[in-house]
Amino acid sequence: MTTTPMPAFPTGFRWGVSTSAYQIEGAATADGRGPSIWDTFAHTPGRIADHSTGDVTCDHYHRHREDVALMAGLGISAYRFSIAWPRVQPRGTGAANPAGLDFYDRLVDDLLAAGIDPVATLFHWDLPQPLEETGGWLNRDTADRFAEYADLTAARLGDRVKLWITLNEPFVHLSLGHATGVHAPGRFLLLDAFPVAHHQLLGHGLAVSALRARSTSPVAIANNYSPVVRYGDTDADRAAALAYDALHNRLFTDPLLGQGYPPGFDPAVVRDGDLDVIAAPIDVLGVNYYNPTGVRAPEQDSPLPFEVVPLDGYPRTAFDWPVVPDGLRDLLVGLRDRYGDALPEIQITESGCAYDDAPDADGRVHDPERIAYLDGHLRAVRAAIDEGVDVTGYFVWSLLDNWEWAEGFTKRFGLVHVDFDSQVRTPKSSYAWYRDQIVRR
Ligand code: IFM
Repeated sequence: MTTTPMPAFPTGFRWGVSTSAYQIEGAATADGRGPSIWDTFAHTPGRIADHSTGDVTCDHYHRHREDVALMAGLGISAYRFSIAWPRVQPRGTGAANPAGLDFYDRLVDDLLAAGIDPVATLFHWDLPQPLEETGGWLNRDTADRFAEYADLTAARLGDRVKLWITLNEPFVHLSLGHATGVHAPGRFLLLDAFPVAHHQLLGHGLAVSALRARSTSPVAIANNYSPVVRYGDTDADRAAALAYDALHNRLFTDPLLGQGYPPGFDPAVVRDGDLDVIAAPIDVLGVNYYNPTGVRAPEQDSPLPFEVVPLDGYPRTAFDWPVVPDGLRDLLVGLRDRYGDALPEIQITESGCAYDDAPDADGRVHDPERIAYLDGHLRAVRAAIDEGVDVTGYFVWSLLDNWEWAEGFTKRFGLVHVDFDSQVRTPKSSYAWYRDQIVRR
């Protein structure tokens, strides 16, 4: 880690942390919440690495005041959380469940009282289970249901949420949830999963107009991106790299920014007018970044036009993900170069790392790797700003150690350590480091 002081960031830069509902809230049946696809998936034997579920996780539903106090202690200006659709509409349709919305109402008011902007994501993968039973995102109707849910939520919170995010990482929900079955709903459809991409995008576009009708706050989507590192120098390797880039980095962003689907990735379910709905202007592009991806041509017959290969020569996190801060700079500059004037302002809506953090004999949690990770990635953002990219915020994933999907409790991403038995929260040394970065601004 470099010892030169962190360069200054522009005035008004948004400093934040991110979480999501299913990963921290627990209270799976409280106040009328219905089941989501993740409840079903986690309760299916063999799906989660440590056989845990999201039933309790960080119990944030009952401890949100303690967690808001931790955020206030950090000095952040914004908190990105997600709203659990099954709390608002337990069956995914029909009237809102007022008790479910009450929780977010309290959370939003407590954040505002602490001087923290609420940034709300509407869909972070926890689809109401009854909608999955009618086809989930394979069914076009789910896009309309999503817009209805956006309308109900904005009717209650639209006067106080400061930034709306429609979807989180639709690429991951497509690929891990529907193509390879690693995430809920556990479908293994490979390339037949493409309707899920289109229906998520359509839901996004319809939700943008529902949100605009109820709220004057800006609207965003949070996509995850991974710059492609090509291995090999054959024509086939080049074609593989382009195909992976189109799938991971362009499939969602090209149509969102009015450029239609990338060649070869046009889902057959597109109807007249859909692309205009999807291209409804957004105010902010949320960028989630963790690492680049190594890609080459498949060595043998494969249903996919590429093969993913591990990137050598970098430090690795507990997830075995390579730590490549410069990849974030490359990504941001690349987005600007690719989309030019069509690209809105960017906020980094997730950036973070998992390590096996544990309290020492004095009960303190030291996580120097996370400090080095965040230091490098913040400098990468600053470098992109210096190159003229309009980046206006950075949210660390995550405030708390939490329930990491198919990995259960085995991957700790938090600035705050959580003992999942006692629910004791212990700020790690990265918490103090991040607070110092914010204080110095
Ligand atoms: O925990 C997830 C989050 O829900 C979505 N983005 C990536 C994080 C780390 O895997």
